[in-house]
Amino acid sequence: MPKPRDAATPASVTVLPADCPRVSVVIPTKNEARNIPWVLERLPLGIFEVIVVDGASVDGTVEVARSIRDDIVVVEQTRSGKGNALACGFAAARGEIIVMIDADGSMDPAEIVSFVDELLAGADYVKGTRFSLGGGSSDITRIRRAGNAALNSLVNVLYKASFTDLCYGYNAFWAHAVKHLELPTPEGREPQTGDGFEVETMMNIRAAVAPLVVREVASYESDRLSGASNLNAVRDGLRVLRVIAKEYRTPAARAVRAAPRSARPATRSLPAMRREPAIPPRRPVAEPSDPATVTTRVGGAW
Ligand SMILES: Nc1nc2c(ncn2[C@@H]2O[C@H](COP(=O)(O)OP(=O)(O)OP(=O)(O)O)[C@@H](O)[C@H]2O)c(=O)[nH]1
Ligand SMILES: [Mg+2]
Repeated sequence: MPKPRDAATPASVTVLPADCPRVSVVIPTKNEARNIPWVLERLPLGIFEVIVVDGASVDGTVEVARSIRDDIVVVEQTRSGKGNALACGFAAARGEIIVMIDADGSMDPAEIVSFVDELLAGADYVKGTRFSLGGGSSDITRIRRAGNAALNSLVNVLYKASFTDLCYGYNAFWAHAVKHLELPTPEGREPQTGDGFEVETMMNIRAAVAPLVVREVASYESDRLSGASNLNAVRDGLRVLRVIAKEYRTPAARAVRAAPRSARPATRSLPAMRREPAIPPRRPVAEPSDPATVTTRVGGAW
């Protein structure tokens, strides 16, 4: 079961499964110098690459991140907003599996193992959920919870989906799934829909109407370790609403509406399976840049 973060507790060691395909972790950062060390220190062993996509931080985020892990790949985003940062990070990722996680310490990197397990078990796209068995949040306000629940129900009805937590940005997917998400291209300076916090809703709707197996795993969201949120509930809530309306008219969404509900693979909510701390690696964990980490692809998902 996911647990609330205890910042004082030293990092536990979690390990990706033996023979795991290459996992790229994409971390959008905007002035997270005080938080990013906590995240980097708690990543499971066996990650192939860590991509920090920085949004012109002025607090030394990138330098601090490099001092913790000198092998991080730093990507500068092309426009502004978390959505654009993620699109830039996904474009740079070289792994077969991509994980997106925030830099503020609100998401426990140890949970990556349960996301990856679910992908290896046959899912194409795995969403974290704070609102299914075992998940939780100490961070969400009453207004955000209500807004999220309303938007979540709307998306489930309009797109025949079964999400339990629409606006949560802890996800993992096979790299082959990125093309179905059709995020705004990193090229160009003109702001795009999907560049901001509405990106998670956009991704989730597109995953739901694509021929992808979507599953959820429970996740615990803690308060950000320090600093202020970049999210504005009203402004960003409206952007989410606009995305929900816009996506309704896409050919993929129309096709899903026309098909019987039984034709869609239902989103399954699963409690995250946490690894016990300090599991010894089942095999020596290769250096992140070591080609030995390139292992066999998992059948079925390709
Ligand atoms: N590169 C980049 N990262 C961003 C931008 N805006 C937010 N982020 C990062 O995206 C992640 C989520 O942003 P937060 O401000 O924590 O938003 P939130 O989690 O929805 O809000 P809280 O729950 O209040 O923390 C964090 O890692 C931020 O540093 C941006 O414009 N560019
Ligand atoms: Mg946050």
